[in-house]
Amino acid sequence: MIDLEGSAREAFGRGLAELGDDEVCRLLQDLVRERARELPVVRGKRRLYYVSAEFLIGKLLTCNLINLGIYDEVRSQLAAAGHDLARVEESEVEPALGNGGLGRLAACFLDSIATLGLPGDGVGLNYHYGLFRQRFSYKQQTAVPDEWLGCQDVLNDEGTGFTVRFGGFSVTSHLYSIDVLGYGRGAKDRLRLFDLEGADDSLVPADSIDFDKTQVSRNLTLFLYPDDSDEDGRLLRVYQQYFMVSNAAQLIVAEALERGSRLTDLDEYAVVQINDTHPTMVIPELVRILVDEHGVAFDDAVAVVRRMVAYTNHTILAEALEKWPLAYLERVAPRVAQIIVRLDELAKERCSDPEVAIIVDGVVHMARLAIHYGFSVNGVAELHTRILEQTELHPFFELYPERFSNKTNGITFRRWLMAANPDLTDLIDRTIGTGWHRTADLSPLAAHADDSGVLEGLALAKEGAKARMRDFLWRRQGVRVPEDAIVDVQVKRFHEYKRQQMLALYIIWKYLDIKNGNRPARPITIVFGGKAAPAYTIAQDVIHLIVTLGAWIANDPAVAPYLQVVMVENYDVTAAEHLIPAADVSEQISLASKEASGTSNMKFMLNGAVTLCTLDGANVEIARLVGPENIYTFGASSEEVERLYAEGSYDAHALYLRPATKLLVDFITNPQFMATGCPDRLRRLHDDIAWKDWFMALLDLEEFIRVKEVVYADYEDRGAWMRKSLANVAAAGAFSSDRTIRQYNDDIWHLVPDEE
Ligand code: H2P
Repeated sequence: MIDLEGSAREAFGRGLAELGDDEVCRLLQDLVRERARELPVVRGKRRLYYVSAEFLIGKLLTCNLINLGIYDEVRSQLAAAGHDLARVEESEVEPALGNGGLGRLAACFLDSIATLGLPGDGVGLNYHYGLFRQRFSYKQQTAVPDEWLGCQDVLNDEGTGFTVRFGGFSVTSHLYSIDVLGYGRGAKDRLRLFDLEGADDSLVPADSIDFDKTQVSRNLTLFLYPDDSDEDGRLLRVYQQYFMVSNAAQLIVAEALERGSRLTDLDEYAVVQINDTHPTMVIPELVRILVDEHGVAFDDAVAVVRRMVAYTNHTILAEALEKWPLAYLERVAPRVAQIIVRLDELAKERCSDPEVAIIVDGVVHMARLAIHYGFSVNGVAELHTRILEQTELHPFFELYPERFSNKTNGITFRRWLMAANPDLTDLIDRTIGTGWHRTADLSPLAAHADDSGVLEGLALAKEGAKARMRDFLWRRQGVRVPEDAIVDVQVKRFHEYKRQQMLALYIIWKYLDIKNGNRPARPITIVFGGKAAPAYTIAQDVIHLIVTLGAWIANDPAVAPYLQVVMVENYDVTAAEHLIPAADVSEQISLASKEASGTSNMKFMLNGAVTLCTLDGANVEIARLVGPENIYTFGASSEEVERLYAEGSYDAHALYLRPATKLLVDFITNPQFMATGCPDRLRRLHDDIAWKDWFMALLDLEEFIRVKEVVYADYEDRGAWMRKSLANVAAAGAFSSDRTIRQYNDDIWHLVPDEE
């Protein structure tokens, strides 16, 4: 029984109705914390340690209330006192512990691991200022520190830490944790975050993310992915990674010993999932601890570590498949470097093919280390795994075919439907009951394709979500979206392969088309959100183009009523929760073969948006599940793209010279337009597209424009569109992260929880 009125009087000496939203928020956070504290940690002999540089967990209040099973009760008590839970949650600050899909996936996974009652924790770092907070100034991205830590108190102090020895000095860590509550479980897991004892916030200026990167013993946990465009930055990343994995490894060994491990059987007590290459050094670090600190023979140590480590590859982009000069590792962690050298020799004894060598010309290939010395490698969507097996990691696939498997990503429905879209949740509950809350099986909805009541309900739920999005955009950045607009959304990190620039070129086309008198049937609102890495100039140029286009169009009275471009500032989980439920069209337009999976594609689908996509990543699986009449696909196939790269035959300039394309690209450097933005940025972007276009936006542009026009025209047949929308929701069950985690557990982790 919850008595919010009583708690309000006790805590604040006032009734619930008299409290401000921030006070109600604190009250609810205390309630959740108290309940969470009472829950035991899930137990099991073998524990999972999901080690990741990122955990993009988002606000926690609503999801925790759902998972504790008290959401409805709290919502109605609040409503009776005149409070709206969504507004209350606004006072909560979002932890800045991640960046993009990689980190959000880790957060969805933690929710599912806890929900399935599996003994497993996330392990990462407690960044004081996250990646950065994005602001726009002069229509350009500026990066300021994201000060989330001082704002609230979500961290439990575990009261412990370890010593981490670097070459020449050592530091001490401090362990914090955030409780992860499974849906309707009597036990919890944790996200465990290591912080640097003595981290010095005074190194960080108020309005910039430039800090002294050489002060390693004071700066290690200040930022996620510090700028690595210079050597100090690259070294800092290696220091940071070693700090993360040394702590993780020490924690793993200490906890296994506590539970009775004899170390040579460590794999019976722990399994480590390496999330992308950042935590790869956990392998030599575990070997080091076993050998140097516990006297285990080297070969035995290597054997046991190999049985306990699994690696997930999240991308084939070279920039994310880390390679570090051995000299860096020798400086940061000399003993670990020595162990890597030995591991490399052993691997070379087994296979002399230089393609699988860990160290090549003094450079350490982290993914190769993870594959040789782990027992499992997985990709994150069917196409991606096939590309790994057949192309990117082919020599490894030949060597260890049994290690490879696919685990198509997933998303937690608790956050991405039940918390983010209450109207749609209610409609689904009314239509097919609540069994899907546990099973994620939404397929019974398909039987309602001709049920006008359900289709109308779906349209109403979309209206409700759009109203919440309009309110959000108005309050966050003073933008007004027309009520009857079709909402078309591309939200994700800014990267050339994700091709936000291609959508920008479409916007130019549409702008000119409207100028020519072709008015769309209703206003079109195209929403972007995402950050560009501070050292990634072209991605920032694309942001600049989009913001400049948005302002240009808004200032043109002949076009503004029909076309609007919104660039959401500081896109984060909270923004995603407002935008995704409201979207009609989901833009998933990466260059085929480059987006490993994508997960926003799944979130949009679950919320009834119709996908406009290339056949890339998990889009391929979405297309198969919904059927061709419920999705729009276009663009070159991944085979075609791979062929173009292999032959080196892509000729951007020839495509640019086609008059229809040239018109659009040259708009970027139209003098009047350029004068409203930063000419240097616009010219650089123009030239990049016209001469290089490394991710082939021009290759697919014409077809993209054609298909987009079909999408907007089809939207006007409201009945047919709502049927497409329903078909998407009904088929989304396959993308529940509960399914993904079951597969990881059945095939890789083999965790068995103790009987409760
Ligand atoms: C990455 C991939 C996505 C994938 C995600 C999770 C690295 O995320 O690019 O295709 O879905 O991992 O596996 P992102 O680009 O969003 O940071």
